[in-house]
Amino acid sequence: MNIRDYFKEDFKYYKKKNPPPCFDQVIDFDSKRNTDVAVCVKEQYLKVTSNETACSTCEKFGLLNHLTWNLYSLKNLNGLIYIQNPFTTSGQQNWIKKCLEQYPRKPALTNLDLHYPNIDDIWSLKNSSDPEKKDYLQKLCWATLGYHHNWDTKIYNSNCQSVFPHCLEELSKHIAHCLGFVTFKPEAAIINYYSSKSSLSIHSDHSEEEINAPIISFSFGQTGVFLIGTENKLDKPSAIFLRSGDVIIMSGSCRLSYHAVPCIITENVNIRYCDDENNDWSEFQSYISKARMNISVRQVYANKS
Ligand SMILES: O=C(O)CCC(=O)C(=O)O
Ligand SMILES: [Mn+2]
Repeated sequence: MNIRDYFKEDFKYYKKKNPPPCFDQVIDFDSKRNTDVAVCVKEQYLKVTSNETACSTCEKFGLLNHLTWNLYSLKNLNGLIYIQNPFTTSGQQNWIKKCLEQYPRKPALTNLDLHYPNIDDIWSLKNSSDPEKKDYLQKLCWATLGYHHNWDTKIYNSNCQSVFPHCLEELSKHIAHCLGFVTFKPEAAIINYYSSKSSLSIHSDHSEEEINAPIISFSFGQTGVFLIGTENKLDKPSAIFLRSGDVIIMSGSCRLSYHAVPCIITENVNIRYCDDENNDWSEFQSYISKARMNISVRQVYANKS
């Protein structure tokens, strides 16, 4: 008897360009399509509920007050928490800028290091008159921060580490704290840069020693179709649109679930406010009009008691 690989079937379906897939079954929290499989979990998770009208930490890191966040879980998947874009417009702009200007720079590691060990400021090279340098930004696929994930061995090495960006640490800790993950310690991040043709294959994240700590995952730019199943690689996944600013948390029994991004869909993502208080924004806008970025923040090692 052949055992059906439902996950692979769905992955292939959404990845295929010709004919293009139909997205009618994808859970879409913006249009509320297919959200009958989800439940609002604001009461369950939002632990910081004091009646303050302002939260200075949210403000500092470009988030709307946590009391206003829309939090959902899927009925069939314990531990997956979806936060519908909790960022302010300018907050989102700042995080997008960091992903492009700052985070791919040394001491981060990137996929470009192997072939071009001497380049650093990839973002500033985008307007270079040298056509090869101009291309670097298009070739950027990933950057790792903090403890560097080793893509070959899938093992973190405590000696292979760079400073974890303080702002990203504070942002992630604050979100974790608001949801009751008070001991979460951001130690490693992978930033994936997706073009409209990219995908991320089916995998589970199990390299971290502390698998009881959640993964916090931020999406910026174009929309990704996110497939999330169970710990059984063959199980049928749920498909969710992840749009710019959306945050998901993989915790509890979903921490080791298989997941994938089979395709990116180009929507009209226009993150602009007060045209154009922010003078240099148009070049970032132009990048995200064709690309998606995802930062997944992880705790690698157990907290010392
Ligand atoms: O891009 C995403 O939404 C998922 C990224 C991911 O799963 C990973 O980096 O391990
Ligand atoms: Mn992953």
